[in-house]
Amino acid sequence: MASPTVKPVLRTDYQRSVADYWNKEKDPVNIKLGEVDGLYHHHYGLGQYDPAVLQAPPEARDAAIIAEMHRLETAQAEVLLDAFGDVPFGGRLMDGGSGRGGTSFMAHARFGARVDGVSISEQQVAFANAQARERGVQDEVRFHFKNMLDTGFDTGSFTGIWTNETTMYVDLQQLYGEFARLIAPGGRYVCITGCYNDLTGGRSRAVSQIDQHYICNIHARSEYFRALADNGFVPISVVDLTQDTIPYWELRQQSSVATGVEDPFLTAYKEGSFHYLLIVADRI
Ligand code: GPP
Ligand code: MG
Repeated sequence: MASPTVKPVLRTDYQRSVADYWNKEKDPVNIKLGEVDGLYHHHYGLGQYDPAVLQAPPEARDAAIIAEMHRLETAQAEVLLDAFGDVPFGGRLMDGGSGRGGTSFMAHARFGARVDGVSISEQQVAFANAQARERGVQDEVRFHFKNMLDTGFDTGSFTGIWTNETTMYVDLQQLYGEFARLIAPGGRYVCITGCYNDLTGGRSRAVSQIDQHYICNIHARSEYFRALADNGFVPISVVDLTQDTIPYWELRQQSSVATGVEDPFLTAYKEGSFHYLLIVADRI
């Protein structure tokens, strides 16, 4: 019998360029925030910031702003995980585009579930696995150099999957086809994403600037619901988080770790051409 064809993890020039970006990425906006408590995130924040951090004395101000941004990013991951409700004991979760592992460690701490994170960046996988060893959870939280469009994990082997700001790097039909295969019937998919508003036309200039900054391809809002329905996922909750993420960007804009992408985000959110959405959908 012919041995199964193992597809390479990186299959296109585009995927190689994305992997290259994340393999090299050591931006203070992510590293300094992670150093606050050892949870390294690659997503944005939710909720109001404490305005007192902006009035802190000069020698303490920078650290106070960074700690506050980190608190809002951790709050974002809590909102994502809340959407799973109670994952049954022994459940297994997958983090699609797991970055340096922040949301995966929070999921394991909260649910006691086994978590498998996948990333096309070998550096991120190595970083996150080192974190897992440091935390003593390496048997339960594992990170894999895999492509989330084609993971090779067993069919029906997950209770749930989330993507935390990663879907703008992939084709949604392919992604949800693979997730439909991986999630057992009755399992849940949770997504936080930025998507452009196709009620107001195509990509605005600000949305294109965000795409350019991260080498991503932000999808239209409608594409999510079409691709989910086409692949057997039924939304149970959709929450527009746009207003709740604006304070994070306003704080970030005034921080020492601003990267230049703050203006396009604030413009896109405020003009209404872009939304920050939580989508929760069950696998039928
Ligand atoms: C990165 O988080 C998130 C993305 C690249 C996805 C783009 C998200 C959208 C909602 C469009 P990060 O924490 O690595 O980014 P940064 O370095 O800017 O903090
Ligand atoms: Mg960040």
